Parts: sequence; structure tokens; C-alpha cells
Amino acid sequence: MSAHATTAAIPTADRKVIKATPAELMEDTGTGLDYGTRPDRMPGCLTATDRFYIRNHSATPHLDTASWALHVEGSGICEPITYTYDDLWNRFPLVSMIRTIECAGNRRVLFGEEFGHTFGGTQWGRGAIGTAEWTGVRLRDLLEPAGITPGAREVMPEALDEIRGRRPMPLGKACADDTLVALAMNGDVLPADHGFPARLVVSGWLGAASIKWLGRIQVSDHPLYAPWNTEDYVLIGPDFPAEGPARGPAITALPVASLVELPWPARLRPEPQMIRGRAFAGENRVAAVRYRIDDGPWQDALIASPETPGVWVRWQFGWNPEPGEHTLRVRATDDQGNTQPDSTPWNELGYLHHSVLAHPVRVESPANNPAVP
Ligand SMILES: Nc1nc2c(c(=O)[nH]1)N[C@H]1C(S)=C(S)[C@@H](COP(=O)(O)O)O[C@H]1N2
Ligand SMILES: [Mo]
Repeated sequence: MSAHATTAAIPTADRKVIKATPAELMEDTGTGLDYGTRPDRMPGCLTATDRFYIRNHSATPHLDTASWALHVEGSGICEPITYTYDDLWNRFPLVSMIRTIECAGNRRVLFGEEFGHTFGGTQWGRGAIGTAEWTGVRLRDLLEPAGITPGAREVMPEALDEIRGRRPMPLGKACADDTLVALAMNGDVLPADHGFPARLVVSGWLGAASIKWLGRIQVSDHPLYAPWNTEDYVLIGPDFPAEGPARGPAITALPVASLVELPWPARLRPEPQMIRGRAFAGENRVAAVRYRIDDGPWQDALIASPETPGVWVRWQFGWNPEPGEHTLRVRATDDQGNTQPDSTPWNELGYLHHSVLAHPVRVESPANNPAVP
């Protein structure tokens, strides 16, 4: 195979992800591991599983539930426990919740454009975010039978993929009502690429905390360090001092940001229409979404879905655009008063870009613009 072959040409057996990733639904970042959701292909509140973004650091593993087990162990528990797949389905209350997962590297390409710089890492546009209904067991319910010691302070889920993905969190976050070991996604058993047989969903935090393909949960009475809280998924730069073995502060909850459900650049017809998008505020609630066309005033968009912490909202507004080139800006604000900045503090690995974006829009008559329905 030539070095320039596209992923579409790679035979199925050699692909590193399992589900189809057609260009009509997903944006190929070129790594063979990471595919974004096309922002103009999100009709529902939930992101359909066929287009939910994939972020893999190594190939999707093939795991067999007959031999799979989840081990709970470490200095922060009294008695190690091993659960089978059936145990998870049958021995605990099942919980379903809608939650958004977003990669800390989402919009990295746009971050680069803001600084005239190409960041290393996966070249994400706006598609490394998605919302699903997750069904599973609260992590807390799996830890408690092992006896959490009074000195326990950190919990580190660990995966069965080749890179052994792992990322510690404080015991409090691990035991939150909405920290789930998910077994199902959008009403079906978890697909392989999204963590089958079991993945964590850590509400409002960077996607890297939501470890897929779980194999072990370590509970510790001392701080834990892994590549994903020392080398990666930390903020490195002049504004961010190193912390002990970590090159910078570890990213936890995500900042407020927004997304227009149009391609980049967008092409519209000069006629009245609704412009739609999403806003997400990590652990906070989205409180307001404002938009600005060209040099016009900032106006309120209508938030048209429940404002729940950990879940994106859909917003919309009507526009009857004049033919020509336009710039659309959207600024979301959360219930803690945080608002999208004009510029994001630079960090070496290009994480947490959440600046107000200048979305380019070309408005043309139908004759010049046949692609638009
Ligand atoms: N085991 C494991 N878990 C993982 C990853 C991984 O590569 N391996 N990627 C993480 C990252 S960086 C993100 S953004 C989310 C993406 O989840 P998704 O592929 O289901 O969208 O999974 C996280 N969990
Ligand atoms: Mo990520």
C-alpha cells in the first residue's frame, strides 16, 4: 500500500478502528485512530453512535466478555474484588444518563490558526465532542463493596488497550452520582470503539478521564501519576507552572465553549433560516448564548434544550442573510459567570481552545449554491 493511501482504502482487517467512518458523517484527522463528528450532521440532542467521534491512542482492542474481568484493588481499599461482565449487569442498580464527552484537544487546528502555529497532536477541527445516553453502574457502587479506607484519596481506572490508558482522579469525583462505568451507549451495548465491554464516563471532565476498555480500578491512599496527568493532558506554558512530577496542571473540568452546526466555511442561501448550534460548559450549566453577525450587536440566541451540568445545550436563532461574505460569532456563558474569551491562553500541547470563533459564512443565491438543500 502506498504511503499516501487514505484510510478509506485500508482493508478492514488493517484498520485500527472498527466502525465505518464515512466522510459524510465523520472527519478523518489522518491518524487512522481519531475521527471527529461533522458538526453539520447532528440532528438530535444525542450524537448517533454511527458518527460519535473516536479518540484512540492505540487500536481498538477486541475483548471477550467471557474472559474479561474488572479488578478493584490498591492501598485505598480493604479487600480487592474482581467483577465479571455479568456481575456488572446483574448485581448493581443500572443508571442511565445523558452526558457530553469532549476531547481536551478539540479545536486544536483553530487554536493553531489563532496563534499562527501548528500544534503537535491530533489535528482536531470542531468535531471531538459528542453526547450520548450512557447506561451502566455507578463507579461508587463498585468501589464500596471493596471497603474504601478512610485514607483513600485517588482512583485510577486502567485500560486493556495497548497503551494501557489510565488517568487518576480524586476519590470525590470517582464517587460522584454521575461517574459511571458504562456498559451501553444510546440504547445498545457499548460498541468496540467506544470502550466495550465497559468504559468510564466522568461527567464534565476532559474526554481522557473517561477511560475505555476498563480492566482495573486502582484506589490509592497517595497521589497517583501516569502519563496522562504528567506528560499529556496537562497545561504546559508560561502561564502554567509545573507541579511535582507533572509538566503542568492536569486538565480536569472543561471550560465553556460553543459550536455552530454548519460546515467551516459555511455556505447559505439569502433567505430566512434558523442557525443552530451547541454549547457545553463541562461541570457547569450553560446559562446564555449570544451571537454577533459581522459588526452588528451581540444578541441572545434561544436555548432550546434543558441546561444540565455535563450536557451540551442546543441553541438557535433566525437569520435572513444578505448575499456576500459574513462572519458569525457565538459566545456562551456558564452559570458561574465564565464566558468564552476572545483568545485562549497558549499552552504547548494545544488543549482547551475555547475562544469565540469567527465562523466564515458565504451567502449566495441558489443558482450559485446548488449544494445547499
Ligand atoms: N483506554 C483508553 N481510553 C480512552 C482513550 C484511549 O485512547 N484509550 N482515549 C481517551 C480520550 S483522549 C478521549 S477524548 C475519549 C474519547 O472517547 P470516544 O472515542 O468514545 O469518543 O476516550 C478516552 N478514553
Ligand atoms: Mo481526548
